[in-house]
Amino acid sequence: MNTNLEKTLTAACKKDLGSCTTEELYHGLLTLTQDMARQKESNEGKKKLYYISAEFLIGKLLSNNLINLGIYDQVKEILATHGKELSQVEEIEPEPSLGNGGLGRLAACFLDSIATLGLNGDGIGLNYHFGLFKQVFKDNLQQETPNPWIQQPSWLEKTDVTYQIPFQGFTLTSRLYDIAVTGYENRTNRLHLFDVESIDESLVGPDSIDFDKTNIPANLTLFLYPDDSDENGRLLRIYQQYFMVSNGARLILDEAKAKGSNLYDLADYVVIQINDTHPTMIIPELIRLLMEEGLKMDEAISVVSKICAYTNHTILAEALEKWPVSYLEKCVPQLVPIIEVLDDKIRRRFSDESVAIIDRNDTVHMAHIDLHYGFAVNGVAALHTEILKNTELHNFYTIYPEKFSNKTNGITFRRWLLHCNPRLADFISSLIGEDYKKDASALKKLWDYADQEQVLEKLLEIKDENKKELSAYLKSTQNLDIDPSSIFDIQIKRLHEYKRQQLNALYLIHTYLQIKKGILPPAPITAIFGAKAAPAYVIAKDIIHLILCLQQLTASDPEVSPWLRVVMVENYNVTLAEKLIPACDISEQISLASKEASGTGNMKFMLNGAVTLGTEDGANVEIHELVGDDNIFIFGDTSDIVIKRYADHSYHSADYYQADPDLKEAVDFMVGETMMKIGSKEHLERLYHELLNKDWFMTFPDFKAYVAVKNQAFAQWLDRKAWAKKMLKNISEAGYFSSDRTIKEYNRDIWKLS
Ligand code: 26Q
Repeated sequence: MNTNLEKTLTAACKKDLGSCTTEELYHGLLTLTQDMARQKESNEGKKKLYYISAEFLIGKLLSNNLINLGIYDQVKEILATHGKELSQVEEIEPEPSLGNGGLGRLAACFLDSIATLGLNGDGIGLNYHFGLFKQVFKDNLQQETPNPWIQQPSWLEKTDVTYQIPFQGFTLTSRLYDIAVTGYENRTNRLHLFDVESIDESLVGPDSIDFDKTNIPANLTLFLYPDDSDENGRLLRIYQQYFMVSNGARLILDEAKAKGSNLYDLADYVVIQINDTHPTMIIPELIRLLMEEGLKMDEAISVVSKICAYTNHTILAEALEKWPVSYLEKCVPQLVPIIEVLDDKIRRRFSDESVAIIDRNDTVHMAHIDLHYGFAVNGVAALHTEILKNTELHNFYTIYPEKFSNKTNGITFRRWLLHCNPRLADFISSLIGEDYKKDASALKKLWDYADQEQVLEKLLEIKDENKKELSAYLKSTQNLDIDPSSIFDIQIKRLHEYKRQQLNALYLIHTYLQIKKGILPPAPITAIFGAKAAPAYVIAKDIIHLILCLQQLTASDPEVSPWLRVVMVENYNVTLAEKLIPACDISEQISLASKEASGTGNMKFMLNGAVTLGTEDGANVEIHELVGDDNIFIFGDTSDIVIKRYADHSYHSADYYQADPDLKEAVDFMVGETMMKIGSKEHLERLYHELLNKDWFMTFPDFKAYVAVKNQAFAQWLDRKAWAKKMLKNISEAGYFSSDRTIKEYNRDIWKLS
C-alpha cells in the first residue's frame, strides 16, 4: 500500500481517516485530487484548441479523476483499512447538471479524450448555478424543481480572470471559474466556466424554477436554457450566449497575445470548435474585438474565418437557431452592424436566398454564419453527415464541398467502462490485458473467445450481478421493485417525440393486453425508462404521464406483474445512467430514421454488453455494420422512405390505425376505462388525438415491425449461450466508438495540433 498517499490524504482531511465523516473524506479527496491534477498542467504547444459549448454534462468527478490520476485502487484500499467505503463517498458528491443530454455529454467525453491524448485544449462554457432542473414525479406527472449543485468546497476553482461585458444599457463583470480536466495517465487541461459577479441565487425559491427573467445582472447564469416559451426567456438566452462568447473570445485573445501572437497570425495559436450554433456569436464578437485591437474589418474577417469550425448536432428544423435582428438590437446592438456586413458580403456573392445570413423577415440564421465564416463543418455520424450534404445543408455543400466532413461521435471508455462497470473491465483485462484502456481497438481480440464456454458464462454472470446491484439501488433510492432475473429492456434519453418513447409505450400496452388474453411473453420483462421533458414541451410531458400510468397499472395487476413491469426512474441523470447501462440486456434506440443525428447512449450500451433494438438511424447504422445482422435487432422504415414521406405529405396516421387491429387496440386503450381510472383525462386524450391526427414522428408505420422484432429479441434472449455471444460481439466491436478515435480524427482533419 502507498503510505505516502495515505499521509497526503490524512493531511488533506486534517485528521485520522478512521474518525472522518463521509463529508470530511469527500472534502479531503477533492483537495488531494485538485492538487495532483494541478501538477499535471502543461502549457506546451503553440496552438491551442478551445471547445466552446453552452453545455458540459460532466457528471460526478471524484471517481473519474481518481481513475485518470491512477490512484483509484489505492485510495479504495486505504479507505478500506480505516473501515471506510469509497462508494459511500461517491454517493454524496452532487452531480453538476450543466447539460441537457447528448450534446453536453459529448462535450464532456471530448474533454476527457483531449487530455488523455495529451492535446492542448480547454473547454469554455457557463457556470449555471442550478443547471438543468431536478425532476420529481407527483400524481404521475413531471414537476420541475431547482438543483443547486454548487456546494463548498467544490470542483470549481475561482480564478483572477474577470472581464467587463457590454450589453445594451449596462455592463456586467464576469468571473472565471475553472474545473480541472484530468487525462487518463496524462496531462491536465481546464474547463473554463464563466459566471457573472452580480448573480443572485435568492431569485429562485426552493420548489419552483420560476424566476424574474428581466433582471439580467442577477439571473444570467442561474439556469441552463431557461424556458423559451415567452419573449423574456428567449432574450435571456441571447444574453447568456453573448456573455459566454464575449468572455471566451477575450480569454482566447489574451492567451494568444501572451504567447506572442500579433493577432494577424492568430490561426497559428488558436482553433475554436463551435458546439452547435449556441456559441456562434463568437464569430462576429471576435471580429469586433479584433477591430478594437486595430485590425481592419476585412483583415479581422479573414483571421476569424481561419480559426472557427462548426459541428452540427441536429436536423430538426425547430432546433436550428434563428434570432430576429430586433432581439439582437435589444440585447447586443454592437454585433448587428457586423452581422449585416457578413450578410452583405454573402448576398454579393450568391443570389440564392436560402444561403443568406439575414433572411427577408429580418431573422438571423446562426448556422449560416458558421457555414460561411467557419473553415470546417461536420456531422456526428455517417448517415447524419450524408443527410446534411444531400438535404438539409445541400446548398452550402454545393458552395463549399471541401469544408464538410464526418466525425462519428464517441464516448470515453474511462467513465463508460472502467468506472461504471469494473466487473466487466476487470474481466476484459484478464482475457486480453490492459492495452484496450489506451487503444480501444484492442477490444477486437475478445472475439477470439467467442466459442469458449466459460467466457460466455462469465459474461452472463457479470450481467446478472450488475442487474442485482441496480435492482437493490433502485429499491433503496426510489423504492422501485424490479426482478433481477427478468429481461432488462432500457430506454434512457431526453423525452422527445422523435426519439419515440411513445412507440415503446404502445408496445407495452399491446403486451399488457396480450398477457390479459393469456398470451405470455417468452420471459418476464422489465421495461425501464429514464427521461426528462423540457418544462414547456406539452406532449413530451403527456408521454411521461402515459408511462407513469403504465408503471402503476403493471405494478398493481397481479395477473400482469409477474410478466411485465414498467418503471420510470425519477430524475434521470449521468449518475443513474452509470448504474443502468451495465445492467441492460436490450438497448432501445428507436428514433424515427433520419432524426437522431448520432446517439451516444447506443454506444455506451453496446460497450457494456447490451444488444441494440433499433432503427437504421444515426450511429445505429454504423453499429449494425460492425456487429452484423445476427447481433442487433433492426426494424422500421429507412431514412429515404421517411424523407420522401415528409416531402410528398403522404403520411396520414389514421390510415394505419384503421388498418391494424393490434395498433388500434393499443391506441384506444390509452383513453379507455382502465387508464382513465389511473390517469388524467386531459393528458391522455391530448396524446391520443396527437397520435391519431398527426403522429408527426411516424410511430404507426413502424409499430408492426417493432412488435415483431422486439418479440424475436425477447425469445432469443432465452438461449443464454447464443445471447452471450451477441454480447461479446458487441463489446469486441465497440472500440470504434471510443471518443479517443473521434478526437484523433478532429485533430487530424480540423484542429491540426501538434
Ligand atoms: C435550440 C434553439 C434554441 C434553444 C435551444 C436549442 C437547443 C438546445 C439543445 C438545440 C439543441 C440542443 C441539444 C441537442 C443535442 O443534444 N443533440 C444531440 O447531440 C448528440 C451529440 O452529437 C447526438 O448524439 C444526438 O443524436 C443529438 O440529438
